[in-house]
Amino acid sequence: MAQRGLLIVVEGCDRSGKSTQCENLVAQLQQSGNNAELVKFPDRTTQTGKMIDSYLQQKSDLDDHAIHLLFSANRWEAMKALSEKLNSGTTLVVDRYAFSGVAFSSAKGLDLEWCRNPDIGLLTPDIVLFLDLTIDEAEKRGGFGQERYEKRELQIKVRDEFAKLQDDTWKSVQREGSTRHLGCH
Ligand code: FDM
Ligand code: MG
Repeated sequence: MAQRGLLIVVEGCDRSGKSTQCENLVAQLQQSGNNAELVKFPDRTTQTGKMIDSYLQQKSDLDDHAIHLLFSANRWEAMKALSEKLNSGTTLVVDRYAFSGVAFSSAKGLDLEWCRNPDIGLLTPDIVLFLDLTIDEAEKRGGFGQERYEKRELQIKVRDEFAKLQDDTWKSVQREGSTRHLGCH
């Protein structure tokens, strides 16, 4: 039987460079002879993903709890396929996972423990790479986009919520300008 692949999760605020680093990592893994694939959450192509996409683009409105559960469902529906890939030896590099789910919803004011519950039982990552960047620095990278959560005040809160979720499977990668300074977010 093939050796199980690794589940590598990459997290961070918007503009922290997750997508680029995920692509680089997949390319590096492949070049060194590993089977590796990129996975992204939310997966906007599925039924739940389309509802999430419409919500993020502010084309539809949903209760905060309901959208939280949709993000979780969007992960659950992918678990069987992902698990099969891991078992057949493919390493998965995942751009956002349940930690984004908890960080964003709790930043909006939902109870952190309530937010964790729907994701209990998902595949556990082998490592979580947290790309840390101050929100000031993130904004300098061409500003945030037009989607619902791409706003400075919310991003500051999200970064603080992410900090609460770190455990020993996390490796925090300090991006340029990410050291915390007084009076600076
Ligand atoms: N997001 C992402 C959540 O609020 N909950 C989740 O569970 C996930 C996976 O969706 F603002 C938010 C984070 C971000 C938005 O993500 C879309 P991308 O990576 O920017 O497409
Ligand atoms: Mg985004």
